[in-house]
Amino acid sequence: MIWNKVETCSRSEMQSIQLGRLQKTVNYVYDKNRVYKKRLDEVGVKPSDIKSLDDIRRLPFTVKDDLRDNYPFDLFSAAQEDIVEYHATSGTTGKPIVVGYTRNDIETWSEVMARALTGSGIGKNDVLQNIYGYGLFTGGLGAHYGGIRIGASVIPISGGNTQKQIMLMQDFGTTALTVTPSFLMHIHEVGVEMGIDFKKLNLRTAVLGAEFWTESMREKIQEGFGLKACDIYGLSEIIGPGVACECHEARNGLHVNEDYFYPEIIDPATGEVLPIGAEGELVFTNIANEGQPLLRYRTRDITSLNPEPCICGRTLIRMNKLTGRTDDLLIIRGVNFFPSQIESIILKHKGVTPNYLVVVDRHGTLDEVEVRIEVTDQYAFKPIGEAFVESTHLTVSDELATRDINKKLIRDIKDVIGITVKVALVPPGTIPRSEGKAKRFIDNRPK
Ligand code: DLL
Repeated sequence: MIWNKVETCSRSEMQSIQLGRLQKTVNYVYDKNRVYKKRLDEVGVKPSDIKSLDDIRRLPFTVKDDLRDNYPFDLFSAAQEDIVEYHATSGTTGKPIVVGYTRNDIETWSEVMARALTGSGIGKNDVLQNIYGYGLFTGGLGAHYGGIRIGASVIPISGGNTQKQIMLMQDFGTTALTVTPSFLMHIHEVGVEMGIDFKKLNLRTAVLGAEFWTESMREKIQEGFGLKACDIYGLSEIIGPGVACECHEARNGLHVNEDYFYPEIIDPATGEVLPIGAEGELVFTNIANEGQPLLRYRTRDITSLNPEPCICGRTLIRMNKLTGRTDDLLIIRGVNFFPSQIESIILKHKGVTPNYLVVVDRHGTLDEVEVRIEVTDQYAFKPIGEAFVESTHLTVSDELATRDINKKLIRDIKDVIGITVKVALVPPGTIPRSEGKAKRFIDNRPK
């Protein structure tokens, strides 16, 4: 099912909506926000200069530091009395990034989330267990508004409470889940220990996002729960979840709600706009927000756009699954890679789990990468030094198999990424679990 017929409109209709909204937004921020007015004056652009969609390139970029520098409200275009809700990112260092929504923005958010959930195959007959965190994080309330809009029966349980999550799945007959993929895997682990067979429950659909996840993780989750998993993308600065979502028919790229969020792909080094299909940094312009519309916001997320028609009938452009973030890019001994690339390599191996952590250290002048990966229960062992071994329950053949995985992982990572890393196989349950987004990467190098 398709929520709104605009999702299937022709390219020329879409471009005409986009141009009208872009012109209105540039006028609006120029008029209402002194930071943007100054910026536009500095680059010599007047709102009336935006005559075509290509003129968007004349607008300056907005970056994360602009939001920090203007903390908390200086990039808002709406007056405080028109803001009805605030959200903020967790901000690991310093001040968080704040976003404000007007009543119309909440409408927009409900609309794009209704499209996303409908596209994932969820409808009013579903019991939707919303495990994204409620609070300043946008995941919980975003999915909540969308669930209410489509008429699903929403269970606002939020994150955490693993055993209670499982109990409600059983007792309320949950059919659909909105949750981060890493926490869903944790729920699976705990459930299996409790002897639960998730495939016997009513679960049909999971809408997973807020963090990087791979196709192999999709397979594991689908297999473990007996459901179909769709990818959902978004970021607080632009609205939260609902910027883009996969359709359940194709599950091959995420349809961008481009009548609200105008996408571009740029070369992160030069800022130059790249042709459609090229991989680069994703940039969004809010063309219909009121609270804090951002012009050409650099997301730091790396992907490409796909304009091909989709089997689901939507004409909304698709963004491919993210491959990484510009700020996660590691340069180790001259080789560039994203820690997330390691995940797809790990998941090709039997005997290890998708619970991993990439740790970078500097020894003297040399950077070293250690990939810590949990083995499956079958290889319970005590870690010794950088690898493993000597276990009370380890048989000789298990031990050999584990050694072999270690060697194969080092070889495969070297083949794909081009550097030799250390692989430390660690016992099940030793890598910290998260109730929201998983932390997969620690950089211990001096800044
Ligand atoms: O994570 C919003 C969200 C909530 C999206 C629930 C989907 C589901 P932030 O906390 O501001 O907002 O983090 C945004 O998370 O720039 C990406 O780097 C990453 N991210 C979000 N969705 C995905 C995804 C929410 N599907 C940042 N795949 C973004 C990979 C994702 N990374």
